[in-house]
This record gives sequence, C-alpha cells and structure tokens, in this order.
Amino acid sequence: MTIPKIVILTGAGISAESGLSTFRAQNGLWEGHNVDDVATYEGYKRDPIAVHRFYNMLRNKLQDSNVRPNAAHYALAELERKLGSDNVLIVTQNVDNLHEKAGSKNIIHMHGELLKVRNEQTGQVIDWYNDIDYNQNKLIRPHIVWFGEIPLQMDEIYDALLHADYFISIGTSGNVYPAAGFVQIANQSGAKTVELNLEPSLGENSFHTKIYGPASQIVPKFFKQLVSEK
Ligand code: BJW
Repeated sequence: MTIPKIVILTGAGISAESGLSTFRAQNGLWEGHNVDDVATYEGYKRDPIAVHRFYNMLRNKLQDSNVRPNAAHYALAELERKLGSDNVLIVTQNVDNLHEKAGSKNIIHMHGELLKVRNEQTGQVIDWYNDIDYNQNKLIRPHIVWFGEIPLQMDEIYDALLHADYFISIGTSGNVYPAAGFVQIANQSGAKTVELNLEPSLGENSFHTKIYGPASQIVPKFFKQLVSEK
C-alpha cells in the first residue's frame, strides 16, 4: 500500500461545534468589534489595552472546561495515528488548541496561537495562559497573525502543498489569503482537492470533491471511507 501525503487546512468551522465562534457568521467573533481595531497591528498600537481586553476574553473562553475537541478534531488525530505523522499535516488557521487536545501532532498554526505571546523586541515566543496586563508589560503582544502580517511557516506549507496527494479544506470560508489560495497550488501539484464545510466556500469551484454538512458528522465519515479505500 502506498500511503498518500495528506495536507489538511482547517478553519474556524471545525471548532464551531466545540463552542468557539466563527469569524464571519452573524454574531461571529468580531461582533461589536471593528476588525481594523482588533486584528491589525495599527489597531493594536492605537489602543493596546482594548486589544488585550479582546484577546484576554478569547484566551479565557478557550480555557473554559466546556470547550473541548469534537468528533472532527478526533478524526484527524486518528488519521495521523493510522497513516503516520510524515503523511498527515494539519495547517490550521485557528488559534485554538483543539487539534493538540485531540491528539494531533503534526500541526502548523499559520495564524498563531492564543495560548502564546511574543516579545516585540526579541521575537521570543512563550506559553501564556493568563490575562495580559499592558501596564505591567508593554513588550508582549498576542502571538496572533493580524491582517497585513506574514503568516507563519509559509515555506513548510508551500513545500507540503507541492508534494501533496490530497488537499482537504475543512471549515473555512475562503475569505482570507494566502490560505484561500492553497487549493490552487494543490491543484497545480496534481493533488486531489476536497472541501468539507457547512456551506460552499468562496473557492468551492476549485475543489474536485465537495461535501457539505456539520464538521463533526462529515469529517469522520469522509476519512473513514478514505482510509478504507487505501
Ligand atoms: C462549519 C461549521 C460547522 C461553520 N462545520 N463548517 C485583497 C485581495 C487579496 C488578499 C488581500 C487583499 N487585501 C489584503 C489581503 C491580504 C489579507 C487578506 O486575505 N484579506 C482578505 C480579507 C481580503 N491577508 C493577510 O493580510 C494575511 N497576510 C498576508 O497576506 O501576508 C502577505 C504574505 C503572504 C504569504 C507569504 C508572504 C507574505 C494575514 C491574514 C491574518 C488573518 N488573521 C485572522 C484574525 C486573527 C485575529 C483573531 O483571531 O481575532 O485569522 S482573520 C480570521 O480569518 C482568522 C481566521 O484564521 C481567518 C480565516 O477565517 P475562517 O477560519 O475561514 O473562518 P470564517 O468565519 O470566515 O469561516 C468559517 C467557515 O466555517 C464558514 O464557511 C462556515 O460555513 C463554516 N462552518 N460552522 C463545518 N459546524
């Protein structure tokens, strides 16, 4: 059996059933907040205390005991156990830790991580579970990639896309680049491209296969079938 190389892109939709809001839905994450205020470096410089308040709220929410991985996160961890970490890479746009909690190991957090902070002067990244108090420490910022900043580990991601047999996009609306363009690169590499989402994304026409429904239902089913075919 030849084991396929699988690159999986995940977005907010995979964590929706775990109790974390998506971004662009009605009552989404940014409800009541202007995106330019909380998701750009310029917004942070204008009002760091307000931006920290926003991410402190999200960091607390993520550590709520009710926020747990769902069947879709577990299905991806199971896939990696079956096919091996060399063959399954999760590239997540999510800043939550639900893939890790489900047991996945080979993960790239291209938009950063909520439970980490970065020192603006040294670039050092450290784990962080509590509120950030700007008045106590003016040098640390959330380890989050804001609009206009370069996503993380892009070379590794492009390399994986070039060698992928499958590219599977889960729970993302296809609004945000460069992630929204990964399907084109995977198509050019000859990968089979699959969209698993609640509804068609902006990039739906680029995928060979599309399955729509809640991630907790369609993701385990899809991978069970994929593994049984191999
Ligand atoms: C379910 C479900 C269920 C619901 N089951 N599904 C003009 C044109 C093109 C590009 C640009 C442009 N102007 C600027 C840009 C670039 C910009 C960009 O893309 N802007 C667009 C808005 C146009 N991008 C950037 O600035 C990025 N950097 C960059 O490009 O650098 C240049 C560079 C690139 C590469 C190499 C070198 C240089 C940085 C982007 C940073 C994004 N950061 C954010 C916010 C973090 C802050 C925070 O956490 O508050 O990351 S934006 C936000 O969107 C967050 C997410 O990761 C990201 C993607 O959202 P996602 O995951 O798709 O969520 P939703 O809500 O949109 O969709 C959820 C989906 O789930 C929906 O489809 C639902 O239907 C579905 N769903 N329940 C399954 N149960």
